[in-house]
Order: sequence, then structure tokens, then C-alpha cells
Amino acid sequence: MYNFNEIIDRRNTNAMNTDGFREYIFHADKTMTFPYKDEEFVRMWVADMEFATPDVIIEGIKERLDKSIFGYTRILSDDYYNAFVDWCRRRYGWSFEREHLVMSNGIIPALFELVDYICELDEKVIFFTPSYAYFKYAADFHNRESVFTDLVEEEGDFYVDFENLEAKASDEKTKLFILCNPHNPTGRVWSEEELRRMGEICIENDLWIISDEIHCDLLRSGEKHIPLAKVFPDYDKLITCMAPSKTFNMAGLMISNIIIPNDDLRSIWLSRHYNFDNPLSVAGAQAAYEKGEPWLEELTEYLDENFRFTKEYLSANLPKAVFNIPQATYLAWVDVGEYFKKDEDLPMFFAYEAGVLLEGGNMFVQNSDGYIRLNLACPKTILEEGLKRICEAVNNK
Ligand code: LCS
Repeated sequence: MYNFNEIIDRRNTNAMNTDGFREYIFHADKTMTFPYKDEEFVRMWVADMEFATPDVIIEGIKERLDKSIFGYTRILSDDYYNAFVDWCRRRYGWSFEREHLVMSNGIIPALFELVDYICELDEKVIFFTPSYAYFKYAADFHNRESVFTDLVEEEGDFYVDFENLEAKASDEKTKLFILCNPHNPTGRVWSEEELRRMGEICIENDLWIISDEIHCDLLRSGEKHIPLAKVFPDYDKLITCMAPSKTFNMAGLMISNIIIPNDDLRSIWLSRHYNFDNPLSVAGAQAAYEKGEPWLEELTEYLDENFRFTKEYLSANLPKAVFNIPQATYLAWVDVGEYFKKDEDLPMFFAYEAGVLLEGGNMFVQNSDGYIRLNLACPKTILEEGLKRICEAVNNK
């Protein structure tokens, strides 16, 4: 049994989560003050966890440390591929060819590069909104236009507006669809039928697709992840991104898997990307895929319980909030719009009035007014305190 109740002090580790919130959430520097000391905040924002990375991963890194030389490294042996492809076979019934796998320091840097490699200057990128904002930043950075297609909310569940997707995908300047599968921030796991419809629309319109599957291991019990590439094994303009970073709380080790079946795009990648890897990250990721599954199963149960508790607590204490337990991610996407004016800055309100750091509103591009996103990947005692503070602040407004 792992101890997910342990409270780990992350200060003095250069953690974004503890020390980077002024800059990331509030675009401010150290001079920004709050009615709380930094260590008094309940932190429910950036998508990493308050849980220790599993010891099998730390052991794997230690074994590599003992080899004592950390020279230039690239994944040259088959061991890493075998560990990762076995993971994919076991968990999603899907596999891919060894030569299609390239590595990146992160999925975000990969998105930035791929937008540049795939889209001409006048071509557009389309994705669902609300959205993880870096999808838009990847397009913005290369001066490519973003096109949004709003998900539709019905009683706390989220659906694709296929007519809207189809209309926008058929614009001849739309070139690339970035799919978040499962979806951040709503936590939707797309069904096979939904994936098929999305893919067919893209294929009809000759779009490239990046399926960002970074959250695919973080499912509620009983849910199943379907890689888009499993539904469309023959469509080679489809790139799949997966990583151990979210699953095993090792984002700082900066290693992610990018699967590019198209030979031409992959050769562009290999000629322009900085193709070296961190030897400690490779060792950690390989250990994760080989030995991390029992930990992930216990984590899944712990998160299930945190979601159950959150649903119950919000129903009792914030009855006008709209929230259903999501199928995936450790993020709760909660509509608190009934309690606020349309243009209120929700992260600012909760930081000042509740001492809770969270993300929300226009941090998720559009179609997100009135929503807050709570990171539930923390010990239950911290979650209880965070929810208590959130509900009290709203009810005292
Ligand atoms: N893609 C999605 C959909 C994500 O949610 C995140 C992290 C990333 C990519 C980052 O990938 P990396 O570059 O680390 O491999 N999501 C975060 C979030 O929602 N808040 O903080 C990080």
C-alpha cells in the first residue's frame, strides 16, 4: 500500500506549484502580496500531484545514477520502446512501430514544433474549447490562427458540436486539428463513436491531427482509453503524444513520447529537433512503464474517492455549482457561474478570499467563463481544507 495521505514539503525544490504561481496565474512578480503567507495557501492549480513519484521510478533513476557518467544520451536500445509499447498493448490494446517513436522534452514543445512543421503561415489550427491554453499558444507563437469549436455542456456533461466542427474543419485554410484525448479541462473520455466521427471529419477535409493523450492513464475506475490512432490505424497524418509525466508525477523530468507515422514529417522532425534525452529521465520513464502499474492502480482508487468526496461536498455546500465527476484527469471542472458576475476574475477571488490557488475562467481560452478547475491530486486532508475554504468564501460573498 502506498501512502497517498503523506504531506510532502515541496518548498526549496524550485517547484512551479509552490513558487511559480504569481507569475503563471497572476502574471505578477514577487511584489504581489496576499492576505496569506505562501505556505498557507491550499494549492489546487498546476497539473502536477502532491504525491510522491512511485519508488520503483526513483529506484530506476538511482540505478542509472550509479553508472556515474551522464554523457550525451539518445534512446538507442530497444528496451525503452519495449517497455512503452508493452504498456500500450496491455492498457489500450494498441501498438505502434519502433521507428515511428521520437522523443521530446515535453508535449508542449512538441506541439510548438509540429504546428510550425505542419502549417503554412496562412493556415489555421482548430481545437475544442475550453482548452488547455498552450494549444493556442503553440499556434500564436508561430503566427498561425486558432479556430475554436465550443464543447456543449448539458447538465454538467460535455459534448462535441459535430456540425460546428465540420463547418470549421471544411474551411480550406484549416490544416491541423489538435485533440485532447482525454480532454483537459472537462475530463471527457471520448467514446469510440465520437473519435470515429471526429477522425472522419478530419480525413474528409485532409487535416493533420495531433492527438494529445497525456492524461490517458488517469481514468476513473472502469473507464477505458482509446487512442485515436487505434481507431484510424491507416491514417498517417495522425500524431499521438503520450508521456509518463502526468501519470507518475514526473513532469519535471521532461520526457514524452511522440509517435509520428508519416515518414516525411518524421524526417523533418529528426532533422530539426534537438534529439537528445536526459539519461535519468529515460531510466525513470522506463521503470515507470515496466513497474509502475500497481502504484497507478492504487492512485486510481485514491482519486476516485477524492472525486466522490468533492461531488458530495459541493452538492451539500455549494448547491448552485454544476459539477459531475469526470471520466478522466485529476481535475474537477466546476461551473460556479451562478455565484459570480460574468467578468469576475475567479483565480484572484479565490486566492484573496479563500487562500486557494486554482485556475479558471479565461485561462482556458473561451467557453470557460464561470468555471474553476480544481486539482484533486492531493491528500484528502488538504482537499477537505481546500473545499471548505472555497465554499465558505463563495457563501460569504
Ligand atoms: N498537454 C496537455 C493536454 C496538458 O494538460 C499538459 C499539462 C501538457 C500537454 C504538458 O505537457 P508537457 O509539456 O509537460 O509534456 N497540463 C497542465 C495543466 O493543465 N496545468 O499545468 C500543466
